[in-house]
Amino acid sequence: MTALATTTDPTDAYPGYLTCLADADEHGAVDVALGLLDAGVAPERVLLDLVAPAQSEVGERWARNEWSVAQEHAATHISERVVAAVAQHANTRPTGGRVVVACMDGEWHALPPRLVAEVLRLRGWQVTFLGASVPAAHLVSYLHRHDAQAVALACALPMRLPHAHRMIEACRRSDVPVVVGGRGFGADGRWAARLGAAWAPDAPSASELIADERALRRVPAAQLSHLADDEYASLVRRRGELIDSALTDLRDRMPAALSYTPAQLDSTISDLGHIVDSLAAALYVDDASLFTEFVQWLVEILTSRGVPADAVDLTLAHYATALRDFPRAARTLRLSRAGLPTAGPGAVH
Ligand code: B12
Repeated sequence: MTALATTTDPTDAYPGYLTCLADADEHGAVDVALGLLDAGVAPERVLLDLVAPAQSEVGERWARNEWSVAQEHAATHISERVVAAVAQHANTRPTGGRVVVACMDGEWHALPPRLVAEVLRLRGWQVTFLGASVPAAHLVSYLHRHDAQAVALACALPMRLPHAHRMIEACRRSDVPVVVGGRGFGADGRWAARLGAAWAPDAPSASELIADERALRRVPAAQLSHLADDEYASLVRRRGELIDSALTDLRDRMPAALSYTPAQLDSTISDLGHIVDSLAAALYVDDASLFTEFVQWLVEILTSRGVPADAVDLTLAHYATALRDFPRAARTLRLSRAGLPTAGPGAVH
């Protein structure tokens, strides 16, 4: 068990809280959070300055292969318990309109919007939290039946942006103003602007934006005229074929891949799919940096797990050949390969 926090600064309580997550000490973590509340710290600060950065650190440890998926799941579960305990302790009664908070279809990162939902609640909004992966049609029919002042949509993965756009458009058609957020829209929200959606970097800004309905509705239209070249749609149509051929190519050129365990094979197929999906998302928003950043991230993840960057380059080279008649995709793949640690003459086998 961890001693109760006596500090009034969440930053001071942070190391102890992180130790609780590392030790899967659920009660200790709740005690740290409630200790801060008892010491007079605002619940919003506990959520945003303790729980949120700790979750980001959980992600970094998983990415560096220091923590297993099981440790990440255990820590995330504890964070969810802490959020619930803080919300119950605060027990705010709503004074404002209804805000529906949901994850985009296919998006399982429910904790970030849960934090947003609780902060909105603390600020007086009547919040309905729909959680992870809400299908667009179900969200729209929900909005029709409940009189929502706004809907807040979360996306943590840039590769889900084309789906996010369809969801944003579906909400718009029901005339409910939309605010989006989450790391999927880019650190500065630039891909939200490309999709014509109002973006908030964090929960307090989302609350302010929702209070100003005119600002929420006054968003420049989506800039997607580049989609007329059909590259995005063609890539989506060819997704299965590209993954299959990339796997065959990988097995031909990297003999180690022939003796992969079923679990390794599964995660390789999943990575090959993520590469295609991220490339498709980059074409959708017409920004190569979405894909180059993804490739850098993937190389870090794989190298920390003993897979060489060359394996990623093999696949990028394969996709580059398969998509040579697609100018935007070819350029994006070229840029991403140039940024690889193995880039340079002789780097591509
Ligand atoms: C927990 C977790 C999971 C859990 C989610 C459980 C849950 N209940 O949420 C599970 C296990 C499901 C998961 C799955 C995956 N995950 Co994950 N996950 C995380 C982790 C560790 C924590 C997420 C979190 O709570 N962050 C803390 C919040 C508070 O931070 P935040 O997202 O920046 O949110 C703030 C703002 O962005 C903003 N905000 C966020 N959402 C919204 C919404 C609105 C409307 C507004 C206004 C603002 C807003 O406010 C927040 C508070 O300030 C992150 C690491 C990280 N750094 O976030 C990875 C992370 C997001 N996951 C990642 C990945 C890759 C995946 C998987 C693809 C892994 C896999 N191979 O299967 C899958 C994808 C599943 C899917 N389709 O959605 C990567 C994404 C990398 C990338 N560049 O795309 C990350 C960054 C991990 C990493 N370091 O590499 N994950």
